[in-house]
Amino acid sequence: MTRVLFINVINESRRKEVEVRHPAFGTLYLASYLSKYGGYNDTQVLETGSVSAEILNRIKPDILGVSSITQHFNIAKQICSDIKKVMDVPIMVGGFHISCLPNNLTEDMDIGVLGEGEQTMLELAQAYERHGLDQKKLGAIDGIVYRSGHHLEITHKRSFIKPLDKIPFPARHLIHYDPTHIHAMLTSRGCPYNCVFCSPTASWGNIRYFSPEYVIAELRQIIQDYHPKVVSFSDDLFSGNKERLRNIAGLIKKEDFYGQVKFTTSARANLVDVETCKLLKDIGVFSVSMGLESSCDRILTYLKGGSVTVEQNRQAVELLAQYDLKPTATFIIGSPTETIQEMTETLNFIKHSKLASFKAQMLLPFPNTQVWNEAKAKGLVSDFMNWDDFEWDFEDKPESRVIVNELPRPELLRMMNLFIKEAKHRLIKRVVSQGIQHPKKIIKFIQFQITLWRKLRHFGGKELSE
Ligand code: B12
Ligand code: SF4
Repeated sequence: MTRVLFINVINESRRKEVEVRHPAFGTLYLASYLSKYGGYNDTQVLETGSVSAEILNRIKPDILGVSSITQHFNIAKQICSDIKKVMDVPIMVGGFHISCLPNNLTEDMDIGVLGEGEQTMLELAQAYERHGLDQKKLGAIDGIVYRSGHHLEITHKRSFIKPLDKIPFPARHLIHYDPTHIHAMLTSRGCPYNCVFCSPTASWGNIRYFSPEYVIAELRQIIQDYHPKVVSFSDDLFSGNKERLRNIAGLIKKEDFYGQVKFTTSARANLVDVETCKLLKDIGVFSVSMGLESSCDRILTYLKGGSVTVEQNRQAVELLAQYDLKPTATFIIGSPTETIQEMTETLNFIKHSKLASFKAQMLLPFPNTQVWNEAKAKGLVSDFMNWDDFEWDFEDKPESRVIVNELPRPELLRMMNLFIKEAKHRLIKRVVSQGIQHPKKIIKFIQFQITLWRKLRHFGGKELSE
């Protein structure tokens, strides 16, 4: 039987912080789809930043699939090169980065899979079994890039899988869950908005949903297999469609797990209203994150195309807090032409808000976004740059991370440190207030917060001269 090995590329130095706490579903969906529609039942998934000859010789894969986002693409290149030194196995590479920049396919990568990968991977596996990497046959498979002589061939765009329910639940059993893992699920693909810094719309198109019945069945399975206390709906936009939210809420309330399991999810500020809060509260959501991005209308309009205002952001935080839905948020600083004063407006908004926690990050121009196109036109990025510079924590390597703002880096770092200081301050306040309210639970709570703490560890520790 054909043995498939998927490698989900991670940055090992961040393994404990973020990398595998929240499972990356891409390869898990690929594995379950291959099994259901192709009978490929001998599949393994590794979440790693390197592969040794020993592991490869032990697993002996017939086909290798490598999944990588932009900031890990250098690691992915190294992994593919290491594999090719050890064995002659076809390597298919997928994920956001290669989908956005197919010209990044290296000599060691046989095929790049562009966009949604399930059906493409199935066709590739079947074609490989029958004809090897025969180029004439490859040309007939939609949604791939491959090398033909000295140039790259890109085939027709792959159409999206519809309805989404055709895709089986992600093969969670292929990864190892430990107590620090977040139990998460996705109930949709895509997003109807088009924020200038975000790639899903470009890759996924408009939003498609798994049906409410599918969502409940997957939830049931997660709860039965893992007994989680909390499940995260990690969609780009879970609560965007109210009709669907009503249906899901109605179904959850009929389940045995109703009231036993709590949920976290995300929302978009312009869509947060009283009914949404009530529905979320009713099903047991206790925390809602939002990408608020900026509290300066000029910058917010740039980032989100005028789809939301600072006033709506403020009202959404108030409303969520009023319903005890613990609002948390992410902010972006460092947009082109953004001034220190405008960043300070955002900081002041946070200081006076009821946000339970927040994270601020520097604007990164990810490929296939409007910010990327603008940065490329200014010569700030190129298709063949050092992808390590796309790591998300500017404060970790302020001298080399990609920036698109015109201010000197030390100025930006000073600003970022002010945000980190505020985040740290909020964290301490939360720990203290939890300690007062629930003295017995405090140790567990502090342990849980250590991850957050790690993310803030650099505060005050770095300086950068102009
Ligand atoms: C959940 C999520 C997270 C989670 C967990 C991520 C994880 N463990 O990898 C958390 C919250 C931790 C997170 C953090 C971050 N994330 Co995130 N995240 C997502 C999100 C919302 C869903 C990912 C997912 O599971 N998608 C669903 C699966 C089905 O899609 P997929 O993985 O792309 O796989 C499909 C195809 O790409 C393809 N495919 C993928 N791999 C392969 C391999 C082969 C062989 C084949 C054939 C096909 C194939 O087939 C799959 C099935 O169709 C996506 C947005 C999105 N809608 O996808 C952003 C996204 C992946 N994240 C992104 C970013 C930028 C980040 C952060 C840097 C954000 C930040 N600034 O802090 C951090 C970095 C984390 C890190 N690893 O370093 C970007 C990546 C952009 C890019 N070009 O690389 C995305 C696309 C969102 C965006 N803003 O544009 N993220
Ligand atoms: S940032 Fe959120 S709302 Fe904006 S396009 Fe991306 S997923 Fe959609």
